[in-house]
Amino acid sequence: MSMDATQTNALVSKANEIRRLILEMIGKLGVGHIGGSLSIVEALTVLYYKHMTVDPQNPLWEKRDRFVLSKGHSGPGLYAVLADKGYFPRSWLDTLNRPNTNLPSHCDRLKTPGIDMTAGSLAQGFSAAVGMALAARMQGQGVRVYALIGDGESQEGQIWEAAMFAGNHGLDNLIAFLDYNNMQIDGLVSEINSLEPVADKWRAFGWNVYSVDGHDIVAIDSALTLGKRFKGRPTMIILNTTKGKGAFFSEGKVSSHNMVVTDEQWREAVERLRQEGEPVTSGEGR
Ligand SMILES: Cc1ncc(C[n+]2csc(CCOP(=O)(O)OP(=O)(O)O)c2C)c(N)n1
Ligand SMILES: [Mg+2]
Repeated sequence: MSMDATQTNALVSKANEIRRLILEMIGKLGVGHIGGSLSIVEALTVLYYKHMTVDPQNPLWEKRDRFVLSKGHSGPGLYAVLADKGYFPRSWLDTLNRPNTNLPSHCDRLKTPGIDMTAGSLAQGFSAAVGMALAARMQGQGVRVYALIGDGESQEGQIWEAAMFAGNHGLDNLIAFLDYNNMQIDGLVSEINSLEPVADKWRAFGWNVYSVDGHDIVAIDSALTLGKRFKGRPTMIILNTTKGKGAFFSEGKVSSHNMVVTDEQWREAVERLRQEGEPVTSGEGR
């Protein structure tokens, strides 16, 4: 079902809140993978607050949908969502990547409730997601597997091995996202090793493919709705995104990959988002 304005506005404001949590979490630590965490906020928001069947009180529930963040370095983005959903206390966010934390910078399924697969060694998570989708289909409980990969990560051969297998086996309970921010650690994907024509590549591997503005809640929701209905092929949703989206010091910058963040920077960025997120009152004539 498509969304009405109230639902859309609620998700837009949730995404704004998630962004603020990410900025605060990484800001308090002083350094982190802020770029790739901020670029996937809208996708995670639509997924976790509208489409996924999960129970935060029972993170290992057998019939839950799975999510694999294959670009595991963007863990902080997912932790903000999981904390807000109630998988663990919000106070854990202040322990990000510190000694003895349950929130390491890269996702670890043995440490964090709600993390379905350990990731960080690029492309391995995606292979695991494909295996999980095959297993779920064999078990026949209607479980869906969602996965998210990076564009730099897509330069790994393993991504295409997994893509070929999922396409050949028609795993239509698998929906993947590609965070197409066109940036990897130290440059532009298009200059270092271009993926183009990327939609055609996925189609050639037997996938149902959509390409959307990765910061447009409505477009992501439509693609997910169609992808869930699509029979016979796995779905790839290409998210055209901006790395570091939503913070003045990181947006559109290659250096946002793993960035030092000052107290002043994160506080100012959070304040701007808070103002953006406030409902416009009719008295202002806007
Ligand atoms: C197998 C492997 N090789 C190299 C790395 C180091 N590494 C971590 S993130 C990254 C860049 C990933 O770029 P992209 O997939 O575009 O992610 P983004 O930060 O844009 O979200 C690299 C090379 C790694 N984690 N795993
Ligand atoms: Mg990238």
